[in-house]
Formats: sequence, structure tokens, C-alpha cells
Amino acid sequence: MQKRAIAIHDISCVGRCSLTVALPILSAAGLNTAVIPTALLSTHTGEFTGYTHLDLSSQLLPIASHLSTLGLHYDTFYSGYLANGAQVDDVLKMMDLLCDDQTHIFVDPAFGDHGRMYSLMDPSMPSQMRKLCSRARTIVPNLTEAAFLLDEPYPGEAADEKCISRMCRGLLDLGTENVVVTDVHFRDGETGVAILSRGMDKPMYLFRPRFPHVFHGTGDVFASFLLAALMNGQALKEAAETALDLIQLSIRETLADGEPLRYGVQFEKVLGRVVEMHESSKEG
Ligand code: PXL
Repeated sequence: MQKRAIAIHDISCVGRCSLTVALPILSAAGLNTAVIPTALLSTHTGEFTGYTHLDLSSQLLPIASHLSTLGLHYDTFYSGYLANGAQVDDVLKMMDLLCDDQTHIFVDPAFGDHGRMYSLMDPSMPSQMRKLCSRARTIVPNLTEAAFLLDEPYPGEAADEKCISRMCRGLLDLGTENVVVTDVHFRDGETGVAILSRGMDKPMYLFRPRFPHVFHGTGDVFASFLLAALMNGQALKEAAETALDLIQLSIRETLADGEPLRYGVQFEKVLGRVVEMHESSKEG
């Protein structure tokens, strides 16, 4: 039976992030993917100015209430960028309406990067987002979001192994089962993730070469690849390796093409590999 996902993020018309990334990646991985948009923007809010922003809060619960009458099972509930902190309370109610015991709740906090919250975020977002994280099976904050969620200063370059390990433990203590912190590095020229699951003594680390640029939307692309691999039966470490490899390939394609980086990474060029991943998962 085909798996079913529901993705709750904004639609940024241009800029390759959120739903315009999650939908194609999960679909390529064989998931029947439903979407509920949290906001509608003309572009993402990094490196663009003058973007439009329509908050879709009024639609979230009516959509989820109607969908709940259909009696569908969702294998994963994937939330990302929310229009404001108050939407978290709606998303919690949407979980009540749409999730069952078997639904993998996967939360990308998606409210900041590089030590700051995104421009449209309100100050309630970190404490509100903590509630979503505590309901999730897996969370994928970047280092900035991790620091905000723990209500501590962004460690930036000072983030050594001891610091990351402590942060991962703090995030796990929010009540989730798996923490995957992105944007972690201990040496110049590398970037990667720290993974801590319940039952592990300390995080494991996976690294790849780092490119000296800011790539918009890569958090969303990474999270979508990771979830796609998990839903195709990969264990968390294997899925994170897959997602890191696919992100690396997407970035190489983007740099080779020369498209301005604010338009996001060219993940389309590796969707064939996601389809292959799905095909081989059916054989295994
Ligand atoms: O990629 C995260 C993201 C999602 N949605 C919107 C954003 C951003 C990051 O800037 O602005 C609207």
C-alpha cells in the first residue's frame, strides 16, 4: 500500500523552499503527499525584499477538520515554516485531528538561521515551537533554531563537541525521540549533522565538505530528503547519510549552473535518485 504524508509549510512562490520542495521530494519518494499551506508568500524572506505575505491561519483548522472526516491514515505529519507562533496551537490541534499512533510526526522548526530568527517571525515562536517538538518523533533544527529552542545564546563558532552534545540532550529532553541538528561543524571546510536518539549516550556526527556560500532553503531540502529516506525504510543514520549526499549533489549542480543562490538549490536534478531510492526500497 502506498504511504501517505501530510506536509504543513508555507508556499513561497519563488525561491525553492517549504512546500515547493517538500511536495516534489516526497512524491518522488513514492509518498502520496497532501499539503496544508500555512502562509502564501511571493518569495522566501531571505535575500529578497518587497515580498507579499498572506497568513493562512484562518484556514488551518477548517481544512484539517474536513480532512479528518475522510478517515485517511497519514504515515507522516511533516511541519515546517509557520506564519506566527500562535499557529503552533493550531498545528497541535491538527495533529489531534489527523495523526494516529503510527504517524511519524516530523518537525522542522524552520524559524531562523545564522544566529537570527527569520524576518517575519514573532518573539513567541521559539517557546511555541518547543510544544511542537515535544509532540514530534523526529526534529530537525539547525544550530540557530536549536539555541533558540533551548533559550540559550547562539554558539556559532564556539560550538564544540561538548556544546553540541549538551544541546542535543536538551532537545531530546523536550520529549522527542530523535534529534538531528544541522549546520554543525568542528573544523573549517566541513558541515554536517549531529544525531541523538533516545537510548544513545552521545550524539553521532556525519560530515560533508562545506561550500563557502549561503544556500537558501537547504534546511527544507535536507529535511525533505531525510524524511523521504526514512519513509522508504532507511534507519535514521542511513537516511541522514542519504540526505547529506543528495544535498551535496544538489549544491554541486547549483554551483555548476551559476543560478543566483537566492533561488535555492537545484534539487530537481537529483529527483531521479530519489525515485531510484524508492524503487530499490520496494525490492529490499
Ligand atoms: O527555508 C525556510 C523558509 C521557509 N519559508 C519562508 C522563508 C524561509 C527562510 O527564509 O522565508 C517564507
